[in-house]
Amino acid sequence: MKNQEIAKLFNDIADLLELKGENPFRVRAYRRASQNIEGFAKDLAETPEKELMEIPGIGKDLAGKIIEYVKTGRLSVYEELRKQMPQGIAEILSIPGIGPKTARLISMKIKIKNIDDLERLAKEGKLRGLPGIQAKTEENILKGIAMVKRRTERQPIGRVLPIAEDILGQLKNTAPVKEIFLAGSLRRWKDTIKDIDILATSGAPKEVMNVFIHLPQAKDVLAHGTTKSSIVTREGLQVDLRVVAENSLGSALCYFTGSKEHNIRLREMALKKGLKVNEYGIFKTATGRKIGGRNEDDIYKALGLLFIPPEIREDHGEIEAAAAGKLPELIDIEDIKGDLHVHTKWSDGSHDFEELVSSAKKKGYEYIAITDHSKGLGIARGMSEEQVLKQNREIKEFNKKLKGFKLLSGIEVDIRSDGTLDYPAKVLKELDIVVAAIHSGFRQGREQLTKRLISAMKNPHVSVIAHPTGRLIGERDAYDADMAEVLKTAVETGTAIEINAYPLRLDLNDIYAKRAKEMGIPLVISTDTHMTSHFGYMIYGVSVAKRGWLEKRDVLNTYDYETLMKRLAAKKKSP
Ligand code: DGT
Ligand code: CA
Repeated sequence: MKNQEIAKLFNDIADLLELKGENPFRVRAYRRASQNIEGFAKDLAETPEKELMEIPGIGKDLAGKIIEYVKTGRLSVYEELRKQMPQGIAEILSIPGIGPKTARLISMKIKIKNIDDLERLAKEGKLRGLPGIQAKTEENILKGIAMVKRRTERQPIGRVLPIAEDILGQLKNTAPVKEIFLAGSLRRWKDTIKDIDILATSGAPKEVMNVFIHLPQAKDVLAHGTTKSSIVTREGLQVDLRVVAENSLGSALCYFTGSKEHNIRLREMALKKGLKVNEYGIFKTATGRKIGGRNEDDIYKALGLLFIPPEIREDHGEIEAAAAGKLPELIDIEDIKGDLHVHTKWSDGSHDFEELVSSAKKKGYEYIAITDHSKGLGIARGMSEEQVLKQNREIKEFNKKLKGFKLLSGIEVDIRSDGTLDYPAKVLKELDIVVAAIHSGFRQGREQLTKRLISAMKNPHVSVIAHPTGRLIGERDAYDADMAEVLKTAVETGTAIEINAYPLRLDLNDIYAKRAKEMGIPLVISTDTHMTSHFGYMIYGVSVAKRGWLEKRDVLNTYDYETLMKRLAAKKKSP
């Protein structure tokens, strides 16, 4: 699928237009189109023009651009814009934290061919002194460059999984495979992925390898053997495919799923029991006799362990729990009854209530919460107090028409830089759910950032803290808040914490989610939907929850509507 490439190009065009000082509406149109393409579930290359124009934000003009790119692999507007710009500027712009203004400034004052040039100059302290650039800016530029370099090493699972599934589908259709599985970090649903590991069984491994290295996704072939080959995709991802013997499939799957740390523990346990585990099976050390390996569970059974779900194979206590028969019963996507963070046209979303409800019903949900932005967030068309109250009344009216489904009235209220909220209590108390979040001032010091989150939680009307650490995978590190203090206050105040399922966020992450559960903090898993296809991101949030050992009862949006409303009301009532 070329969707991601096109989304990125549109976003780059928006950057370049902004750099030129073009009409902000045109800039916004490209950005919005980019966002909506990213969330578009179907392959753009196979979508007819008429259907392209049904994507929010895509008119005839942009649909034409999509078609141009699909047909020719190029986009003339983009190339024109690049020509008009000073050399190196697009590279500078791709660095997180550098906006168009700084990029223009740098590229006009000094000659840079690429990011390495810029890194060298920043390290030598040669940027400071340019208008608007201080030592601190230089430091941020270096941080951004480090992030770009990391970004090429590991990519967010939300980018990688669709590519992996595409390849898996092609192999199933066109290669003589019997069984085929994803392994590695993808099977464990880690938030970032270095490379894709695939295992298969086949009666004709050579033929499988031949199909694999000739896949349309393969840009380069790194290795071509009779049972193992590696390719690199257009997106720069390495994919390893191994064909294994059927009677070793389970042990190979266990070995190549990892994690390495988990495997090491399994091997140590085996050793103590006079057994040997490897990718070919499980054996008695003394006689060399094979006692299992067809199924993954053979390994765990032989070691006296319950079967451990891939998501928690990280040596974070799962082996001890499995030995004691006390593994958590992990939450499942089927347990989710609704989504508690959804945007509409009232702020920066793409749909009205009707469209959102119809889409949520198709997911089998019983409710969603409408949580548009508050006034402080100008760029997201945040709502005034009057607008929120008006929206609240319309939601109540709308609910009268609904059967077996509820809209919760809510808000994603901005936590301002001084820790106060964007609306007073008299507005917030009218709403079913208040989701509070930080959207600016990410570079404030640790003390101030922590204080902002804590004072938001101490507000009796705040139900949930959304995307609590503010990270954007590959683009922005988590802000520097004291999470131990934040989680402690969540317990004290009975505030829920969000696992934001948007693939670039996944925030809280798995580690903090586990800690929050252990502390008894209620969690919610929300998609932050801006268009209906984003509802599909729920699976990524649930996978973080699984990796954090969460069970159904730990997550508020697994409860039915009445129970949920009681839980939300409980905080307001508590002294
Ligand atoms: P990543 O970095 O996102 O690709 O993460 P993984 O876990 O997919 O790591 P990868 O692709 O290097 O290896 C796949 C699995 O193979 C890994 O999870 C466990 C297994 N494995 C790889 N190298 C070793 C090793 O040196 N020792 C053991 N015990 N297992 C290994
Ligand atoms: Ca891997």
